[in-house]
Amino acid sequence: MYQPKGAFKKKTSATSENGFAKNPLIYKANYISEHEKSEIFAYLDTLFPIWEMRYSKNNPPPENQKQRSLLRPVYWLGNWQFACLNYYHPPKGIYDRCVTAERFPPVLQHLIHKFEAMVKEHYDPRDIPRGWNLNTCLINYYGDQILENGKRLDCARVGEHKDFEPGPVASISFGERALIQFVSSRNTESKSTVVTQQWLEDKSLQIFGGDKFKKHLFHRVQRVDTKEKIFFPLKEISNFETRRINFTFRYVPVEHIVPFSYLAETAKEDVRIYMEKLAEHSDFFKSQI
Ligand SMILES: O=C(O)CCC(=O)C(=O)O
Repeated sequence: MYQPKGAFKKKTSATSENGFAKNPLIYKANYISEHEKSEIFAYLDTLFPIWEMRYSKNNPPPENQKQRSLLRPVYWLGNWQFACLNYYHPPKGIYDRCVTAERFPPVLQHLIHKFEAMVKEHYDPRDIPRGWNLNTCLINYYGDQILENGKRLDCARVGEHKDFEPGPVASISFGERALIQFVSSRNTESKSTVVTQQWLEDKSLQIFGGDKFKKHLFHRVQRVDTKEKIFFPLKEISNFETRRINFTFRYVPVEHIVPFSYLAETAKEDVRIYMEKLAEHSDFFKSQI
């Protein structure tokens, strides 16, 4: 049959049948304005991040592991996924993991709307779950731990992992640049292979989603530069020098987010210590315990 030239759009390997780029990885340098950055930092100045332990009385370390603290202080917005409750991990790990937390400040809510619009524009609708919105944020503080003998321990990294919250994730970075790597899964014989990597610079935005970046590949923060000698002081945490702050925005279905008082008794017992710590400086957390 005669096919007139240009009558159909040639499908390229980077485009799916409905015309969306396949599993795009979006990176925008300097996405956050100086004004937004200063508003975000004014907000950060009101937060008291905490340093959680990975395990707890009711969730002790497995046989081959020891109790340990996380590599860095954190703060969560929207809902708090305490490490000792094992994070949100569908399909099985969905209950007693996401505890209602503080709302986003206006400057972040405004950015979130823009990220959501960008996702809807660039991603295949099949990669955006029904009800998806960026209602959860993990704030990670990266830097050096200052040991009792005064020596410093560079903890500014994250081991390879997946973010199990469904749908695309948006991430903004401040401070020293960090090398994020998307890697194929490690097996017992070989090391994992870097599939793609990106330096995340001050004020940058990264969005990743789709099966490739969310389901197949792992990601890790390999290192954080020390070039700029940037240092963000943290309230009440004196044995840590922060040189990078990252916000990752994710989606947890609202039916899986519960107020502290609705948690199972064991989960409540395990995280009460953190809730009390947070309540020392937050009317919201005070109202929850
Ligand atoms: O710090 C980053 O850029 C990534 C953080 C991350 O991998 C995570 O929060 O799951």
